[in-house]
Amino acid sequence: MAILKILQYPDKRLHKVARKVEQVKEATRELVCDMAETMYAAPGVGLAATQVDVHEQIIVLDISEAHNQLRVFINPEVIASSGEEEGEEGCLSVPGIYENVRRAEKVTVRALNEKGDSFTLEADGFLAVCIQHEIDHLRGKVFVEHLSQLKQIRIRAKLKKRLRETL
Ligand code: GNR
Ligand code: NI
Repeated sequence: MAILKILQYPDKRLHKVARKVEQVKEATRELVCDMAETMYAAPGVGLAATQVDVHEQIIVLDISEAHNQLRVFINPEVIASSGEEEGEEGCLSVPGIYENVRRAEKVTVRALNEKGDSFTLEADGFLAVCIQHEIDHLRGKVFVEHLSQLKQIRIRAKLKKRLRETL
């Protein structure tokens, strides 16, 4: 087990598109363990492999308060979505920034679990938001890219300034 370094926006590597996992093997399960440990330590409710500079389609999620309902999505695909909803989002790669994002209200996702078995999940509410946020990461998209250009410029400036000040 290990805590991995989370890439911080703006970092070009956050825009890489993750490739599919060909076969779920022991190395994949080890990465899933490290990602879960990293997510819980942060703390966050989700983490995409892209955020730890691994460009494979792997997501861990746990929106439970007790941190005992880990969900793993490998090669996730949204196969159906409906409705629209706006909610405030944050991101471990964009610390301290919280903005409203409009997304589908309900999504049906198909993915593989850590054993390599296929499953389908229908999600709504906060779980649906998180799944869409994490799948975006795998496609190289950070939540701020849903915002206006002006907001994105302001956020980048703010984070760069903060980065300078912490050096
Ligand atoms: O910890 C997280 N909280 C969160 C809150 C609202 C919408 C999405 C999220 S995901 C985020 C963790 C993260 O950055 N995952 O990529
Ligand atoms: Ni994020």
